[in-house]
Parts: sequence; structure tokens; C-alpha cells
Amino acid sequence: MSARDPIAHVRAETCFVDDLLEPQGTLYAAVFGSPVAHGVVCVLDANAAAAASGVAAVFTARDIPGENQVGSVVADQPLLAADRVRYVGQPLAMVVADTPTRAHQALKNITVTIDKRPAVFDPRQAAENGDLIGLPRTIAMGNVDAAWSQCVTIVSGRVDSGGQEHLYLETQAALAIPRPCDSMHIFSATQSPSSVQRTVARVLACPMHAIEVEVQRVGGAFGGKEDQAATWAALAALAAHRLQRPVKLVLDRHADMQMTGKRHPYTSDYRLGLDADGRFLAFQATYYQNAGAVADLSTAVLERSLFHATNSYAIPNVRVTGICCRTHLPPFTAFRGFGAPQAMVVIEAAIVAAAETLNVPTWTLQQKNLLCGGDIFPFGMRMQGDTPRRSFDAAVSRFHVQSRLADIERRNAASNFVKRGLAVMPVCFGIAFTTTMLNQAGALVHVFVDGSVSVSTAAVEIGQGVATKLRRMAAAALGIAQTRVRIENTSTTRVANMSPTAASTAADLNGAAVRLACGTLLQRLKTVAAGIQGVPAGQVAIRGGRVWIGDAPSSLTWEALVKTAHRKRVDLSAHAFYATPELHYDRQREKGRPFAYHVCGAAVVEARLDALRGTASIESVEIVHDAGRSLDPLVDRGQVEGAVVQGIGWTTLEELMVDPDGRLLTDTLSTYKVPDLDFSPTTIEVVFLDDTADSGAVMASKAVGEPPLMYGIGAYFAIRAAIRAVRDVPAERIRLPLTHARILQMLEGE
Ligand code: LUZ
Ligand code: MOS
Repeated sequence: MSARDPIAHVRAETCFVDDLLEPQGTLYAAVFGSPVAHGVVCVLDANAAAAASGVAAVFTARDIPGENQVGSVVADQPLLAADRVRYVGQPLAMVVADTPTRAHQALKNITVTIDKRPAVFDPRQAAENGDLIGLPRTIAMGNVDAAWSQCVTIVSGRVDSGGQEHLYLETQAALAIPRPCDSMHIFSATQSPSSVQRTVARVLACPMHAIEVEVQRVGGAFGGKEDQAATWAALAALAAHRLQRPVKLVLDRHADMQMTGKRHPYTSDYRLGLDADGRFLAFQATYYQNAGAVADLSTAVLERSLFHATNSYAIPNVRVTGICCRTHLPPFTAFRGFGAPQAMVVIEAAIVAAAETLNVPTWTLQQKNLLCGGDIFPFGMRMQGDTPRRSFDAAVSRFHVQSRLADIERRNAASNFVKRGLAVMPVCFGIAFTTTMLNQAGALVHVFVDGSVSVSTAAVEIGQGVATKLRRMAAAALGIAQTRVRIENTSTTRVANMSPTAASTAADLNGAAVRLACGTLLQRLKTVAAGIQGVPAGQVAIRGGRVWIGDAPSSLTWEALVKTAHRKRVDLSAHAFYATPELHYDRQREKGRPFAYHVCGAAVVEARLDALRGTASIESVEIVHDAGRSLDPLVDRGQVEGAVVQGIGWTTLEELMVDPDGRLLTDTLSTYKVPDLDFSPTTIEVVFLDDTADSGAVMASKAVGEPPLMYGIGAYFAIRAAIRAVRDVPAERIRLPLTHARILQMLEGE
């Protein structure tokens, strides 16, 4: 990875898995998915496909030498379905041929007879049937039941939020290359090389050391390749192992949209109680999560929903319950925000309902109830710092919320058809994997005799700029120019047992490990320098690629120092390990400290509604965001802007539709709309909160990947406010996404 990455991207020179130079004799795989949502497989006939021209082999469950299992949290997901299918698109067979076209053509020759069983797509129905994954979980604080009697205002309602297709530009892809001595080299478009390694070893019944998984870069992932890249890599590896030929499997867009999981749809019930001053006294909610057919990461996603049920607010009495419901849809999976957006939209809907009941501006209720430093979350963790309040107040004043609301009211009264609406959306997002054990990282740093430096970590460059940040951190730690530092491909052979690049933590965890490894090297090199210069090691520093004694630069350069150290037989490689301190969580008591810190901020979102045509657009999103001491303001700004647009897409545009048989209807880019430049707000202003002394992460920075997505929730409520300038719409039933079709329905009172 180099600083030239962005340049390569715009020139389309970047190499993704499908662009890698293929070894001679590479074969191509295509996957046959179940045409039925739920049923028992009677006959799977692949004979015609196997005989088709160019086809090397067809594989089914019977051909798997090891375990037919890819479930990472729960062992409930076969690599290839054997006797029962549980969703449309579930892999049943794989064709391998000498060209991708022939592999795809041969799929048409496969026939399957399936004895259909009843299929359920609605999570509430699944819950009624008792078809749950794990037990329902409840996190509680205070005494909700007793608190209702003290409430002056109580609102209740239901919120339904839809799924979301990741639409990473690079589809799921893997290239498996057999190596001598029963080993295999796999290039995978994954966020989690070690998960791919573990899954392939399991499926092939070989030790993990026989499998090297390598990732150069991934063309977008957004959570879709945290758990779900493993299936495609394992299929490619299975074929490569059986045929002893390199095998490439790249899903085309259509197959990717049909076969892979998306953001979890939720349907939730809430109740919020307020005292006479508008303070939140009690909040209760039940979240029915549509998990799809297998567990995947659903229980972890649901846990994060519960941890974010109260978003940025302090509420003394809370009881929230999450129910993971099994349906006959492709397994829903990680998606930027990981369950937090689905929960935050519920508390925001509750606050809007309360504000409309009390006839007060929503932002005043929000502001009155913001978390302060020292407040306790329902899961027992204490809020550190005042960033929810500081960012909210800063956003309200800096972006003139009060005067703009008055102005909007005036303009709305003066216009019959053009209506405006404004919403403030605070976000408070916990940083760390909620699965405590995942909060670990290793780094391996080599200094070569010419002074160039090679850094290997678990971080996968997905376009989020983690390589840029790591490079900067390594260079700063060693006191040398960034041009001397190379961030290597992510490989399971260089760093073992890697956690996924996920949960916004890649720069935090891997950066901390890199700094530790660099610190070890620096100490060794300083000792050598001190010996050369004849001064105590404490007086030596390395800055600007040269050795300094106290405040004075010496003539000893970084290169000369490294050469000398090598001659003196000093180890110029260092491995370091970092585990986030002080994390713990007790799932029996549902109390603990699951997060290292929180990232907070607030957005002001303004929408413009054309009430005649029933269309709306988001005019502006203005944000005060806490990035700590940013490791790279440009990277962080890009992350915030991209996340906001993705969040607005989820709340107002992107709609997954499934037919009564469980077949995805929106499986092309013509039927599934995602934000483009034209759709994006004209203005996205990002102001970084300064002076955030409470930062917990490396070099006083803060994680940035996921939190800003939830600013996009404000888009829903801004458009809703504009619609309310036309007619009253009840708040008890909120449905996302708020598409143009739904806007029109609301305008017509449906
Ligand atoms: N993945 C995961 C995540 O395994 N655990 C998490 O807590 C998480 N959070 C956000 C995104 N991915
Ligand atoms: Mo993720 S939702 O893979 O951080």
C-alpha cells in the first residue's frame, strides 16, 4: 500500500482479486443456489452440467473432505446445503470450468427437486413460532415498571426499519492456489483473513498452518465481508484442493446481491415516559431482529443494538429486550453500525413522538436529556467526557438551529408545495468489539539494512485509509519519513490469529500494536546510537531520519544507524501485541464495560419536500463530530461524508423487496437504488470537535468508520418534519426507508 493508492484508484490501476495475474491453468467457479426458500432436497442432478463443454468438475456437499460447516459463532451453516435448503440462493453446488462463461452456462444444466416446506419471512411471525437463535436478551437499569406511574407523558409506538445491501464495488471474490506439500495460498476479498483461514482449514480438514490467506486490498466491504467472505474462499479452496489447480471464484453482481446477507431489518416496539419538565424517566423497547436463515453474526449485532438503545441520552429506568428471529432469508450480517442504527432510530422515533405530543421542538427534548460525563449506561458502563452535550450544543449554535426553524416555519407557511424540515441527530457510539476477546492485534515490523521499513498488521485496507494511518503512525514512531515505510499485504502467515478489520477499531488496535513494535526497535537503535556517540541512551532521539543528541542534530543518519546495528548483530525485526485494557462484560448480569470509549457528535439535517410531486431531497447535513486528535483529517472527513450518505441511503432510499416465495426482487442496480453524487446532499459540512481530552485510542485519536453513518437517521426525521407542514402524520408507526413512494402515501394520509 502506498501513498499513491488514491491515484491508482482514479486511474483504475488498483488490483483487486479479480485483477490479480492468474497462474497458468486457473479454473473458474460458479455457484448454484437454491431456487426455493425452505424445503428438503430430493434430487440434485448435476450430470448434464458435469458433461458440459469446458467443465472440469461439479462439487456438492458430498465432496467436502472436512466439515461441511462455515458458521463462525454458531455451527448452523453448511458450506453447501445437503438435505435441506433454508433460503433462496443458498449454495447447493459449484461448477468449475475453464472459462467463467462456461462455468455460468453450465449452472443452467443443474436441476434440483425440492419438497417445499412453509417459509417464514417476518421476524414477529418467527418469534411467535418460537424460531429463535439463542435466547432473548434483556438489559435493564432502574425500575421501569415503577417509573411509569411517575411519568406525566407516555408515548408508545412501533418502528420498522429495512435491510441494506452493502454494494461494495468489488463483489465477493477469492483465488485459491494449491502449493506443494499440501498447502494452499488464498487471495480473498475479506475483512477477516484469519476467519477465512480457519474456515478453509475446517472444510478441508487440514491444519491452519497449511493455509495462507492474503489480502492486498478490498474494494469496499462495509461489514459484508466480515463473516461472509469465508464461504466463497472456502468454495474456491475446495475446488483447488480437489483438482490441484488454481481456482478463482468471483460472484457477479447479480449473484452477490441474491446470495449474500445484508443489514438486518428490525421491527421494534417502544414506550417512553417523561416527567413534567420533559425529562426522560423510563424507556422500554423490544427489538425483533430478522436474522435470516442462520446465525452468522446476528447475536453480536443484536447485542450492539441493546448497547445503543438509549443513544446519546441519560435515562434512569430502562429495559430493552432483543430477540434474534430465524427466517427463511439469506443470513443478514454485519453492516456499518452493526445493529446500532436500528436501535437509535427507535429512541429517536420515541422522542419525536413525545415532542409532537407535547408540541415542543424535538431538539429541545433531545438537548434536555443528553448524557453527561459520569452518567451510567443501562449496561453499567460510565460515560466519559461531555462530548454528547458539547457536540450537540455546538451544532445547535453553530448551525443556527433555532433561527432556521423559525425561518423554515415562515417559508413553509408562504409556500403551498415546497416544504422544508429540519432535524438534529446526535450520535453516541461505543468503540470496541462487543465480543471482548476480539479486541487484540499483532504487528510485525522489519527494518531492512537500507533503512526501509516494512509493517505487517491485521488491518485490511478496504478503501477506508487504514494503511495511510498506520504508515503515518509507524513513521512518526520511528522518526523517519513516511516514504520509508511500506504497509504490507495482510497475511495470516505474517500475523497470526487476527481479529477482523471491523467495529471501527482497525486503526486503534493495529496502530497501537505498530507503535509498540516500533518502540521496541527504537529502543534497540537508540542504544546502538548512544554507543556510537558515546552518550547515555536517554539523550538520544531519532527525528527527521537522523539521530539527535539532546536538542542538536548529529551527523548520524537513520541509514547509517541501521547499517551499524545490523553489523553489531542487533535484531531489526520486532513483533508486538496489543489488547485493549479494562474491557469486560458479564452476560449473566448484563453489566460491564464493553467499550474503550464512545465517539459522539451531532448533525443538523435539512430536507426539502416537493409536496406536489411527492419527492424530497436532503439539502444539507452539518455536523460537529468528535474525531479526537485526527490521525488524518482528510481521511476522517472522507469517512464521515461517506458514512452520512450511506446512512441517508438506508433511511430514505434503499429498499429491499422480496416476493411471497422469498426471492429477492431488488437484485439489480436498476431496482435497488443507492445514493449517487446527484442524490447526495448539496452541503455536507464537517466540523471536528476540538480539545477532546478524553480520547482513549492511539495517539489521542478516535475511531471513525461507523459512528457517522447514524447521522443519516436525521434525514428521515427532517423529511418527516417537512411532511408535517402539509398534514399531521401519526408518529406511532414509523417505517424506513422513507422512499418517494412512501412520502406520497403519507402526504395522502395513507
Ligand atoms: N463485529 C463484531 C463488529 O464482531 N463485533 C462488534 O462489536 C462489531 N461492531 C461493529 C462492527 N462489527
Ligand atoms: Mo463491520 S459492520 O464489519 O465494522
